[in-house]
Amino acid sequence: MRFPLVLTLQALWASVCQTMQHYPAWGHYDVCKSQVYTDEGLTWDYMACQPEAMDMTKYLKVTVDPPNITCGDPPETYCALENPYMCNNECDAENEDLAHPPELMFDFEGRNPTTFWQSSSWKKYPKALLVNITLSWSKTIELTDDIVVTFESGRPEQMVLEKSLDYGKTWQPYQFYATDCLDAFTMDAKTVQDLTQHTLLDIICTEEYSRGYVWKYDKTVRFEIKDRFALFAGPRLHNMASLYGQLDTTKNLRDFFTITDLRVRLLRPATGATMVDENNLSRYFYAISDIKVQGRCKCNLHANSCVFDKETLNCECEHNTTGPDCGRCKRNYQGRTWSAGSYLPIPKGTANTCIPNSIGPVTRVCDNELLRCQNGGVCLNNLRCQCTAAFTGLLCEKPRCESELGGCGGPDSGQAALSSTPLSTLLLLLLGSTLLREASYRPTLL
Ligand SMILES: *[C@@H]1O[C@H](CO)[C@@H](O)[C@H](O)[C@H]1NC(C)=O
Ligand SMILES: *[C@@H]1O[C@H](CO)[C@@H](O)[C@H](O)[C@H]1NC(C)=O
Ligand SMILES: *[C@@H]1O[C@H](CO)[C@@H](O)[C@H](O)[C@H]1NC(C)=O
Ligand SMILES: *[C@@H]1O[C@H](CO)[C@@H](O)[C@H](O)[C@H]1NC(C)=O
Ligand SMILES: [Ca+2]
Repeated sequence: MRFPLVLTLQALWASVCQTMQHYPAWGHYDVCKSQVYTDEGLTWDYMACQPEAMDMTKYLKVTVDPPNITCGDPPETYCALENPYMCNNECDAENEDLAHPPELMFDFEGRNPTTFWQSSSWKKYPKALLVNITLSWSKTIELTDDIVVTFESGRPEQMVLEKSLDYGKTWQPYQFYATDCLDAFTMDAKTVQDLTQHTLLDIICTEEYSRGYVWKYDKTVRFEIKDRFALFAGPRLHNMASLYGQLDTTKNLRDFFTITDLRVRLLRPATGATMVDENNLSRYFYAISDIKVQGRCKCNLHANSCVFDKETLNCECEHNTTGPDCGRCKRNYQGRTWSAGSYLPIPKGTANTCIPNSIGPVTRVCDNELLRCQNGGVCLNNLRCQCTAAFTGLLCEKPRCESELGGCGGPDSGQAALSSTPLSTLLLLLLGSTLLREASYRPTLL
């Protein structure tokens, strides 16, 4: 049964007409659809929706590099940074009470004493003590609150927070931290207060969270998300409408707060007020008791819940979208190009639902499920494949053999391996859209 276009338009119209009193000025975006009565009877009203923000540390995988930098193998005794005669910090990986594995950065805090991950000490001084702590979600998420790293040791004298948007393939710095930014990174020291609406995306180096060897009272290192939001939403984030408006129209801004992985690169531990004491290197190490990451699954405003199943987060897509981020239209709902929902107009936004494949005969050349464009080609409105420079053909299946490259040598990348063989795709193409439409209904991916 086909979903009539008329009904969809009706629902959209209903959503335009209806005002809902219980929404706050800036919208909740917590409902994807609701049933409404119109002259035509009961219909659906579709809205932009997103999952609630939550504690994202429950869903991550942590990796510490180098792998055996975690203390305790062999057992080690540490001295306090401010007092080399106070050496009562023991680490032994074999003894549960004295072990400091990475998981202790994400356990429930509020107990006394605190639990923490700890590195082995700076035994190889002056060779740098470098540690990477990588947090991976295998899912795009949007940060909604400050990232807070709480150190049990002194805060590092040099560190970089990095992010990845492509599941750890490439990394970009988020913020640099140093006792002396110029010396460490040849960057001027700034604070988040120096940023304006125009420089919000600038990557800064800050000395705010590294200064001072009196570390007992000041243990946190932050990446300030809320201060950055406040540049658009006002000091107490009272004008979220303005922020959402900006996020809607500025992809760079949206991407700035979007990640799949985070990495804390520890480059130099706290060394205190004096020179490094080479005779007692047990005073220098990293220890982290807690890392806070608040955010929500990125579902492109097409889902209001995100489930953790088989170790991964997945959006529960509505609006006939599918994919881990609801980033494409479901099969048979490709009547128009997919687009993300919109926060505008406030408060309910626009759902931009995927609509059923067009009424009437349409020649489908490609789609995102069965008739994939190959070799990196992109499907445009189901009508044609836009091929990369090196390929041609309806589905970009034919190498464009340029003479200067010595003909078709076949330097196939991994991309070609991922796509189906040209022959079978051509066959599918011949059978055409009829086959697609009449194909027995497959359960969707989600
Ligand atoms: C840490 O990660 C960076 C890239 O983000 C890499 O260049 C570096 O070699 C890594 N260091 C360690 C100790 O793994
Ligand atoms: C682990 O530690 C041992 C010595 O304890 C060292 O020889 C080895 O290179 C380390 N391995 C890695 C991967 O860092
Ligand atoms: C560091 O100094 C303290 C006090 O002198 C001593 O007990 C401890 O063994 C020393 N550690 C090292 C590795 O020399
Ligand atoms: C999506 O498709 C189903 C049928 O598979 C239909 O019942 C539903 O109303 C559609 N939703 C939207 C938002 O178009
Ligand atoms: Ca802890």
